[in-house]
Amino acid sequence: MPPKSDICSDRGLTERLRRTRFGDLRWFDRIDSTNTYALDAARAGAPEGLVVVADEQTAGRGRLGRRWESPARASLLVSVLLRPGSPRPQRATMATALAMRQAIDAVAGVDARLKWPNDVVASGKKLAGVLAEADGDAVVVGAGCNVNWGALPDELADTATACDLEAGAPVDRAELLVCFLHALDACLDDLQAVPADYRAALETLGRRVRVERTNGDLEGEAVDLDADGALVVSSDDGRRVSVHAADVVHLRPTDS
Ligand code: BT5
Repeated sequence: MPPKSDICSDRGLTERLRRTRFGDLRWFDRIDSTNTYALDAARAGAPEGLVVVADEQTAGRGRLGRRWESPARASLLVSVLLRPGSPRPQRATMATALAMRQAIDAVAGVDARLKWPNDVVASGKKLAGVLAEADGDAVVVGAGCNVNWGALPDELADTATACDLEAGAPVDRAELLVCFLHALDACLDDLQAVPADYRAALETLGRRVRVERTNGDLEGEAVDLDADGALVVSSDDGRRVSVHAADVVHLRPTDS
């Protein structure tokens, strides 16, 4: 499928990214998954800096093969290819979530927060999700941000939100993209600062949580984030557990 180059040139997006590491922007009308495209390109030897954007995905995915939903043109769906010297997936996820949060604040005026391990949230609902995947020395990190949804479908209404719903006005996806890539570029230039910045924006810390793991659920208080990005939970049965991969539900203090 040929890249949709008109959007890039019409808005001068490539020119606006000239000072960043993101020198190859490919924007598609429709694609299976921007992460799949970028991983295929990585296997074929593409260098760091490839950015893949789509108006619509036919097989957008989240973690563990879950579906990532979006009507056409309602979301920013973007993946970037990073190469060695590039962060490990966990750090790439943190940097990407931080950059998306910063872009949402700058472009939509929405003060979003982060939810461990891979969400950007507003009003307690998911506004964006991040998926980092490694292949050899390459890391592809993708983000889906709900931008102009108008109304949410029933199945997402309780758990998701969108920039337009939070801001009360439509939000420009191309501006959000440019701002996101500038913010991500800066995060990647200063990876040492990422964990502390991520921690400061993390809504999960200090919350009662249910951690849903393949080897069983755990309830307790999220008390810390360790150097590897693992969530440290003080469990109700008195243990201190480092959680590396899981889903987390923020509970109200009274939930049990
Ligand atoms: C994620 O997974 O949150 C990672 C999402 C990454 C999507 C981007 S889009 C560009 C790039 N190309 C891809 O193919 N993927 C990346 P996870 O934490 O597993 O959350 C998935 C769950 O979120 C689903 O099972 C739904 O419950 C919910 N969900 C699906 N679509 C959503 C949406 N638009 N907004 C909020 N929640 C959604």
